Order: sequence, then structure tokens, then C-alpha cells
Amino acid sequence: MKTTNSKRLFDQAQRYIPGGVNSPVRAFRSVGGNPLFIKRARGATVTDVDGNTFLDYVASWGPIILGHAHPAVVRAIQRAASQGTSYGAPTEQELILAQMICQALPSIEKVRLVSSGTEAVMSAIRVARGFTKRDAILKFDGCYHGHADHLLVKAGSGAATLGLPDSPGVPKAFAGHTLTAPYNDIEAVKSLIQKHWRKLACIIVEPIAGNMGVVLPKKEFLRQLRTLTRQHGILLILDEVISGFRVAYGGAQTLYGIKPDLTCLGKIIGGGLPVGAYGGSKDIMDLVAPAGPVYQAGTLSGNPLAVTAGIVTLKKLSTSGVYEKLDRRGAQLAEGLGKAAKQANVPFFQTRVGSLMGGFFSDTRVVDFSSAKKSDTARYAKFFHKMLERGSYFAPSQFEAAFVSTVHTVSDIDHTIEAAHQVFKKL
Ligand code: KE4
Repeated sequence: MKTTNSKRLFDQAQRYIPGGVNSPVRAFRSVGGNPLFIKRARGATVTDVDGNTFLDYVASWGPIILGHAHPAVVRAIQRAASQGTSYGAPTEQELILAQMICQALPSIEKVRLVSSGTEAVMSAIRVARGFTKRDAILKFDGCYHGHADHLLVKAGSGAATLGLPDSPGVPKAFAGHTLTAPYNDIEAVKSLIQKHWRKLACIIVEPIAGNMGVVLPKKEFLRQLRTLTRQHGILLILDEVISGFRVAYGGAQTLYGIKPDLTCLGKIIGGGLPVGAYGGSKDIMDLVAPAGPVYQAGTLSGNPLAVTAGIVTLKKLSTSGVYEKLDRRGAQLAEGLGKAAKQANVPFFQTRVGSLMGGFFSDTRVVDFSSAKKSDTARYAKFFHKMLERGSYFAPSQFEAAFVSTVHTVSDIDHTIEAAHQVFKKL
């Protein structure tokens, strides 16, 4: 596969951009080799600067649920751009998107739009601290909630991939307010709450963990979290930046019937443009400036282009049958990969909710970060490159997710499965 242009650009980029990328996981560090520079994308495929086209299962880490350059999304962005790109003033579009989010997720009575998932989580935690007047937070090992200082404590995703669970530059004092527990370990949560509940403002969790690979919540785990937090006046924050509008129109909270105090969103609600959001009950969200004293602001918050792309995307997702179709495509891919692994006698532990899925080269169940880390990441790296050579682009890290979109066809996925049958035999 010709990659000379990507290589040339990567060499140059490293002179001007740390690691040559604007987000660590893109650098292929955990799978080896050089990142592909993408030139364009359309539908289910991306094409790199050397003209190689791949079926895309990265989906820009989640946002591209309708496929790349969806005509309706592109037209809407073009129309919005012709009326200006940013005003720094309220617009009707922001009201429409806020209403759509509140209608989709009944736990959200009021929502604030920001420009990234990190900003959404950072702000939600600040509101939780302001509301409870407590300082400590509890997160789960291997969950990633963006790169705010107090969250880079045993984070998943890029931090785990780079082996920097406690990133330099995070003052001990900041990390000191962050308690951590193994994902799915309710007993560990109980003992931490017993000791610290008086200072615990919130527990933040990915209802379906997507940053240590995809790890599903044990039955009752989320419900037990909800009960324990309610008993101790601790707010429950569901970080649905990945799962929101991905696994269901109402996110994982609708799927699992959990009513959080605050929800963080991102990715899909911006239709591929920079966006984040956090929301919850009126009495909590009315603490946010200017309604209340908890300060949070943003030059490009509610940007007209991102909001327009988000509105069109959510409108498409709200039509009936979309999630059933995403689930069918997800099942086709997961079952195909599972069969290929089985026929090649390769241990492959799979997880899936709808069009969000993961696969670990592990012969044991993966239920948390320590079991995820036991998987054979070297084998994953080989899988990644061999699938790339055969035209399918998966996440360049074992600690990420795979996604299918509404425009991956049955034959696209069959093509990937055929490649997988060849690849698993060579792992
Ligand atoms: P952003 O700041 O990257 O928009 O969102 C942070 C974030 C928050 N919460 C969850 C559950 C997330 O998964 C993320 C970001 N996800 C990673 C990939 N798993 C972003 C990819 C990257 O870091 O380049």
C-alpha cells in the first residue's frame, strides 16, 4: 500500500505539531507505523493522501453516524455558513437543538452547549461541586472523560494508550480530589462512599465504557450507582459523549432506564463539527451563569454551523427504523468478526451495543480496565495493520471502539468480514 505522501506529511507535521497530530491517539503510537493523512471522506469510506480508500469503522471516534459528507448535513452547513459562521449571540438554532436534546433525554430539563466533550464534562463537574458544595469526584479506571486536569487520573483512551494514566502537569492537589474505582465494581464504590460520601460531589461514569475498548456495564451496576448516589446526596453524571444518540435516540440512559442528575454529550450532536453539551434538572442547571453563580462560558458555544449540523443529524436519527438498521449492521459485523476469529482459533472477546462495538484479543471476559489491559495489544496491532492493508480502517488502538454508520451496506461489511477471515489466520 503506497503511503509516501502520508509519510512526507507526517515527517513535516512533527516539526510543527507535537507528535505530528492534534490528538494523541491519531498518531498510531500503540499500533506502530505512521498515521494516514486523510484527504476526503464520503459515506462509509475515507481516502488518504495517497489515494487509498478504506471502509471506515473509526467514524471520527463516533460523530459520523450518518456516514461522511452526508448530503443533507453538508447542504445545511453550506446554507448556514452563507449567513455567517459565528455571531457570539443567541440564535434560534441553539434553541431548536436544546429542545431536541431535552425531548430526547427526559432527564435533561435544561442544557448548555459547549465546544467539546471535555468542556461538557469539566463544566458538569463544576456544577455538581457548586450544587453539592462538595469537592471530591469519583471516576472509574479506564473511563475517559476528556483531558481536564482532575480527570486525567487513570484515564482510558489516549492516556491509557500512551501509558500516561497520571499525566505530568496535573498537580497532586487536583488529582487528590479524584477518587477512582474499577469499572463494574460496586463493592469498591460502596466502600469509597462509606469513607468519603460527605465530600463526594459526584460520581461520573460512561454508562457503556468506550475508552478501554468497549466494556459493558454489569447488570444492575448502573442502577446500584443510582441508588447509592441518591442515598448520599451525591450527583450521578452519565458521560454519554460516545453513547448519546449512538446506542439509542435517548442514549444509554434510555436503554438502561437510568435517570442521572447530569448528562454530558458531544460527538453526534454536532454532526461532525465541534460541539459538547451538559444538562440536567432545572434546579441544578439554573446554577449555571448567568442564571446562577457557577461560571462557564465559550466564544464558540452553540456555534451556528455545529448546531445546524447537529439538528440535521438528530432529525435523521429520530426517524423510525434507524436504530434497528444500525443494530443489524452492527450485528452483521460483530458476528462476522467473531466467526473469523473462531475459525482461526484466535481468542477474541467481543462486546456490542447496537452500532458501538469492541473486540479484545483475550481468552477471558473483559469487564474492567485491568482485564482490558491483559488483552494482547500486539495482536491487536497486527490485526489493525492487516485489515488496513485489506481496505478496512479500525481504531489505531485496542482501547477504542468500532462504529458502523447508517450508510455501511451489507456488502461493505461482507467485504470487511472476508478480509477478517484472511487476517485472523495470520495473527
Ligand atoms: P472531546 O473533548 O474529545 O470532544 O471529548 C472528550 C470525551 C469525553 N467523554 C467521553 C466518553 C469520550 O469518549 C471523550 C473523547 N473520546 C475520545 C475517543 N474515545 C476522543 C478521541 C481523541 O481523543 O482524539
